[in-house]
Amino acid sequence: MPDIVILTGAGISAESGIETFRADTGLWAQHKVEDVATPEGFARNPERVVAFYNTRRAGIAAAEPNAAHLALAKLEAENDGSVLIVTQNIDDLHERGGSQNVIHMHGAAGSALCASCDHRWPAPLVMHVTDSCPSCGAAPARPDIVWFGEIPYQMDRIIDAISVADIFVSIGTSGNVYPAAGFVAEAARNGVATLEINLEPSAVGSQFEDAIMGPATQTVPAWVE
Ligand code: BJW
Ligand code: ZN
Repeated sequence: MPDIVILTGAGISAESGIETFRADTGLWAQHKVEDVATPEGFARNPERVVAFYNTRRAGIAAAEPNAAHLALAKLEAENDGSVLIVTQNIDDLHERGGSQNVIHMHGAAGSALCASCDHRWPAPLVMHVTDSCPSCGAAPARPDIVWFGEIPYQMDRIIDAISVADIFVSIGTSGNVYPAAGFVAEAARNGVATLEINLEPSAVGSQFEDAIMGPATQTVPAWVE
């Protein structure tokens, strides 16, 4: 079991040029959540949802890991087997930065999913609604993303890890989306130390024992040192 469990959100990738969701000009100011991030939105208009994630995938492919991603990879390399990153992000910047022990609790832009048989395969850079499942032939293939109303991935493994960790650290997430926003309470209930690293206090910021405020590319490397 890892000693250090780190939850990351859109804020850690912001300085890599990837838009966050809830900033004034963020993704949710440009798109209706119910249109692009719910299973009902996909059923109504799969073209729109596939196009939304094609654009996101292109932005991710053009981005590079920043100093915060690299610092977390260094932390893992120096503490073999004792660091777990639980990311809400669908980008692969933790992996490209060198982190190995990463759970994508809200799915991954680089993965496609068959809603009929649950088969997963690497998503092409540009998905089409005519893409069908390589295993059972069903269409349309969907981006392998956890939308509102769906259950995030690997919840049992995440909760187990948080409840026995030495410290739970939350980086760059606004604390508005559950169950991730409830992880700090789970940690605190089990006597696990808690630290929030963010630009500003999150919606659940008062539940953390300690806080470091500032841009992730400065605060995270400084914390890891
Ligand atoms: C910086 C920075 C810099 C900026 N440096 N920081 C309990 C109460 C009420 C509602 C619910 C509840 N439990 C469940 C719900 C329903 C719902 C929910 O939470 N709704 C709320 C909106 C109220 N949750 C769900 O439906 C979830 N499923 C679920 O609950 O299933 C039931 C179940 C679960 C478990 C066990 C049993 C049953 C699913 C949620 C799926 C979320 N999906 C999305 C979109 C898909 C992924 C994608 O397209 O990318 O995931 S929504 C979106 O929000 C995305 C993100 O991962 C997620 C979190 O956003 P994040 O990362 O926090 O981004 P922002 O923009 O909000 O914040 C960025 C932060 O960074 C800010 O604080 C900035 O200040 C900071 N920042 N620049 C450091 N440089
Ligand atoms: Zn299938």
